[in-house]
Amino acid sequence: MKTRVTECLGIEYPIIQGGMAWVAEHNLAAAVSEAGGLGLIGAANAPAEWVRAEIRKAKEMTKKPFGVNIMLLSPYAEEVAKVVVEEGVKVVTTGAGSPEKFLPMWKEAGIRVVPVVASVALAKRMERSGVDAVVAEGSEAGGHIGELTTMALLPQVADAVEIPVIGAGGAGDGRGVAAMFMLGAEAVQVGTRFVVAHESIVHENYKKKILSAKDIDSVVTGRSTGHPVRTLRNKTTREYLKLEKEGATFEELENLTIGGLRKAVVEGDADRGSVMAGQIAGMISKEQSCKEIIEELMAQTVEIVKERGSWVR
Ligand code: TUI
Repeated sequence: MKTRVTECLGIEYPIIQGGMAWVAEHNLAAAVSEAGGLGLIGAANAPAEWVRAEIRKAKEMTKKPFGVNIMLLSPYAEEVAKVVVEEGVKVVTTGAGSPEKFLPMWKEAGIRVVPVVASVALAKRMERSGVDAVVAEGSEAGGHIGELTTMALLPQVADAVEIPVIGAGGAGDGRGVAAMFMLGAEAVQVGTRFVVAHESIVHENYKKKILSAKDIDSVVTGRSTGHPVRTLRNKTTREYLKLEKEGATFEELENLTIGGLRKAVVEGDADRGSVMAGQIAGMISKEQSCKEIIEELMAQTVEIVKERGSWVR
């Protein structure tokens, strides 16, 4: 499948792995890239030297292009921004803010820059700053989210900019990928499905929590603090939502979730930790290799476009 995104990023399939904090490390990124998608190392809140080491390990595992996702709220964002240049990373995606101040340095280094946006305004601003593409991420996605759903955000962003748009948030199988193509995407970012991949290093309990999730098990905490985060419902989200309703302070709420993602991913505490996952967790029912996931997504996409396309005369 050939789109402006596959051409620009030098990948075989229009599938990009989400830059998920604690989850998107070198094993997952290299496996996705080896399978023909774009793997990403999620820098999240990690120190720059951790990111450098991950980049080097990924390079040993694949000769294909992979990228780094920089979470702009990270205290290390500035240092990580330099590390990607020093290590010759081909693609940078960013999240949770605007990467404008790093753009001259990245473009000078020939890096493809793809910010994640949650609004039309930011997408247009990013296009004016000279980025290569944007990821329009709807609130079906796991982790830190914006206001609009993918269904509403993606076509509005696609109408507003000329650069290619990548859809994110809510693609769990080929139907989701095909739907995003219909809404104007030229590639699709997939997160939750890759969390349960064989190559994903998350704790078995985290995978089990996703594999056993039902449609309504996904909740958003932190709307009152201005940092909405989508996770799977557990003891902590119940307590958090109760406190939030009672008007708890920012500090009280923060104390409840601090270190929560590590607790879930590394220690496997799916009851108390923060099990970030998208709304499509309820339809993920099997653990597969990244290659199987990508090939199945693509086969289903082609199938459904052919089948439903024939309804139109
Ligand atoms: O960044 C994400 N998802 C994430 S980051 C993360 S680590 C974290 N953990 C706890 C609290 C906060 C962060 C977990 N999941 N997705 C990309 C994304 N970016 N979603 C929404 C946005 C976004 C929101 C507002 C991007 C830009 C923006 O505008 C800022 C501006 O300057 O206009």
